[in-house]
Amino acid sequence: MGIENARDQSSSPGRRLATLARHLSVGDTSLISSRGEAIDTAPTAGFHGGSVFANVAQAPEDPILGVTVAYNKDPSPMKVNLGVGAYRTEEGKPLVLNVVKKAEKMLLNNPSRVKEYLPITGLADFNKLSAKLIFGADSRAIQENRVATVQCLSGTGSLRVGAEFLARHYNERAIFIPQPTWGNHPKVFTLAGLSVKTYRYYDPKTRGLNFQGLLEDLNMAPSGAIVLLHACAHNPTGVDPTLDQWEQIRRLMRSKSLLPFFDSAYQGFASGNLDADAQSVRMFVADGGECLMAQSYAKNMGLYGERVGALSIVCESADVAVKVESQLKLVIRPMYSNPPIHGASIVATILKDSSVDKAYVFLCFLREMYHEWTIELKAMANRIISMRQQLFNALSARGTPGDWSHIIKQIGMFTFTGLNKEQVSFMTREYHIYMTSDGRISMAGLNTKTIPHLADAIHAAVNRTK
Ligand code: PGU
Repeated sequence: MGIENARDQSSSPGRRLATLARHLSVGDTSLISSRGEAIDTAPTAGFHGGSVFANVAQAPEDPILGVTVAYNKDPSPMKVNLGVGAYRTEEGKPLVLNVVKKAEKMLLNNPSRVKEYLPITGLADFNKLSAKLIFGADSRAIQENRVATVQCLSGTGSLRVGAEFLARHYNERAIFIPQPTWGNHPKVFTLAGLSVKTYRYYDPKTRGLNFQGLLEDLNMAPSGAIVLLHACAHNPTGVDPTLDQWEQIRRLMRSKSLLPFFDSAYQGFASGNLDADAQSVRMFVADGGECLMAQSYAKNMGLYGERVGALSIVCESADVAVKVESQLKLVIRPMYSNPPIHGASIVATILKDSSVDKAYVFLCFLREMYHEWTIELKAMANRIISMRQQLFNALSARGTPGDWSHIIKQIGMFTFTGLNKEQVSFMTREYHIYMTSDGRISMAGLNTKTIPHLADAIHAAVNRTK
């Protein structure tokens, strides 16, 4: 009798027969353990045709990355993807920065470059330059060697490594995240072992910051709790505190010993200026207190798929920083051993600065690369700002009901339109416009040609459900 026939028997004798048939056809399936005992290898379904994973449930698509999956399946020529926060040119194409191409060419032509493993902590130059970029060249924390920086897998990896470190070494498990926030935050922190709570952030009525609610919630947080702060260009709302409000947040947090965990995924994208976009962070670091910083180069250098980022932990002393770094290595090593070399080498090449010694032509060339990057970054930020104005104008021209001034007031990559789930699904169904269901649109995905189409869709969605 064949194995398949035997498997078809559902009665008990049939099952026994099946077992016998298995033994006859594939030999004895029992193994001998290292101690010489027979181990009964209960045969899996997969071994005999069915999947051992047959009971695995179908998981839903990711709320953000799943939008691209749906977009890719749509054959319509008028489709527009405003879901994922990824920059597109005026022609609707992904952009590789010129300065990145230049850096890659240099790396390729450098015969001394090898593909050896990096240290667990990543590329040393990259780490130093990343800390300098976010904390400022004149940061006292850097000068006093109080910053432990490790290269991680982009912003997400930096958040995860930081969260794993906190779960192991920090006495408070609660992390307060803004409501709303980037959809992956609660998942990253929960899986790392932290306990996620929220603080009020956005006021749907004003489409601005709920500053009072924010202060009240942070004031109620237990002393020592971790607080996630978007360094700039808050995702998804595009609403940031003013510098004065940041200062009040800082004072409250320090007075309650709340631990700041900054997420900086958009440095340079909010204002077009790298230093201006780091001001909130620098305010906290300047007071001498401790904090964590997760940096991403996905957006500001367009290195999305290279997965390049950094986690910095600003410590109270150099001595603590050395110990913290040693523990970060223990988090990273069993997770992915050490980070990839290519993206970090590109970033380090661009960030290298000639201010140390302007006499070297080579170094001057590198400084030029940094300068060139700031220009390309500003051009991206400016294009997004002009998309805001154009969309606002297009809605005004159509007389779309409602106040749309938040489109020009909000900053960074996204506009939190205020459109509801039904309106969003109508726009996707009827106009092939893809966006997250919370009504967020990536302004970086728009261009002059697609704006009228989007404005028509918003106009129809609003009038339909008025
Ligand atoms: N933090 C925030 C606030 C983000 O918006 C993002 C990316 C990240 C971290 C993670 O970026 P990395 O690519 O790991 O450096 N958010 C984008 C990209 C798509 C996604 O969800 O990963 C977004 O569209 O919200």
